[in-house]
Amino acid sequence: MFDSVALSAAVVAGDPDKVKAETASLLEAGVPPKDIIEQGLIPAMDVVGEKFQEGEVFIPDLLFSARAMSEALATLRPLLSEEETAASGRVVLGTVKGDVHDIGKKLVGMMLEGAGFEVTDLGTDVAPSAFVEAVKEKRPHIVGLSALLTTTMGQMKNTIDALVESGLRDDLKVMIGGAAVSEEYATQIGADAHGPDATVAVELARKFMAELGA
Ligand code: B1M
Repeated sequence: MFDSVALSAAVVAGDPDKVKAETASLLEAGVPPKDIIEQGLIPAMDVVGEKFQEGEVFIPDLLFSARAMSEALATLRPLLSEEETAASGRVVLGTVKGDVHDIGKKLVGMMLEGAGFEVTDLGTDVAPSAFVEAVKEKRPHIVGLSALLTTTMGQMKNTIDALVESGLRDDLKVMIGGAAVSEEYATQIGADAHGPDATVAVELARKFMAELGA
C-alpha cells in the first residue's frame, strides 16, 4: 500500500501536470505501475463518477479527469509492457456502438499487450459490422467488447449476433467488460466470459488461449 492521496486528488481535479508529476514521483519511489493504476488512478475515477452522479461535477470535469488519467496511462504503458514479452495471441478490442468511454478499454488493451498479446484496438463507438470486418481481417483468437452505459450494453449482444451471422463466432472467444455488465449478462448474450477488471481480463485471455489450444 502506498500514499495515493495526492495522485487521486490530482485526477479528481483534472490536473494533467500534477497527475504526471505524482505518477513520476511514485515510480521513482518504487511503486509498481500496476499498483499506481489499481490503487491510485481507478479509485480516483470512481470518486469522479460519484461526484458526477451527485451533481457536484459536470461533463467537462469528467473530461478533464479522463484526460489527466490518460496522461498517466501513457507514462505507465511502456513500463507495463516490460513485464512480459512473449507473443500470446491476437485480440480485437473496442467500445461498442453509441459508447465513447475508452479508459477502461485502453487499460485492458495495455495490460494484454503487457502480457504479450497482439492487440488491435478499434476505438470507441464501434458498430457490430466494424467488429465483423476486423475479425475477417485480423483473425483474432479473442474479441473484447467494452460498454459503460446501460443504454449501450445491448450493442454487445448485437455484435455477438453479427459474428454468429457471419459464421465467425465459433472460431473465437468473446470477452465483455465495463461497469454496466456482469457475468450473468455475459451468459445471457452468449459471450464466453465477463472481465471485471483489466487484471482478470488478462487471466481470462490466457485461459482462452489454453482452451483454444493455440
Ligand atoms: Co460517463 N458515465 N457518461 N463519461 N463516465 C459513467 C459510466 C457513469 C457510471 C457516471 C455516473 O453517473 N456515475 C454513467 C453511466 C450510468 C449508466 O449507464 N448506468 C455515465 C454517463 C451517464 C455518461 C453520459 C450519458 C453523460 C451525459 O452525457 N449525460 C455520457 C455518455 C457518452 C457516450 O458514451 N455516449 C458520458 C460521457 C463521459 C465522458 C465522455 C465525459 C467521460 C469519458 C471519457 C473517456 O472515456 N475518454 C466519462 C467518464 C470519465 C465517466 C466515469 C466518471 C469514469 C469512467 C472511467 O474511465 N473509469 C464513469 C463513472 C465510473 O465508471 N465510476 C462514467 C475508469 C476506468 C479504468 O474504469 O471504464 O470501468 P472502467 O474499466 C474497468 C472495468 O470496467 C474493466 O476494466 C477496467 C479497468 O479495471 N473493463 C473491462 C472495462 N472494459 C473492459 C473490457 C473487458 C474487460 C474488462 O474485456 C473486453
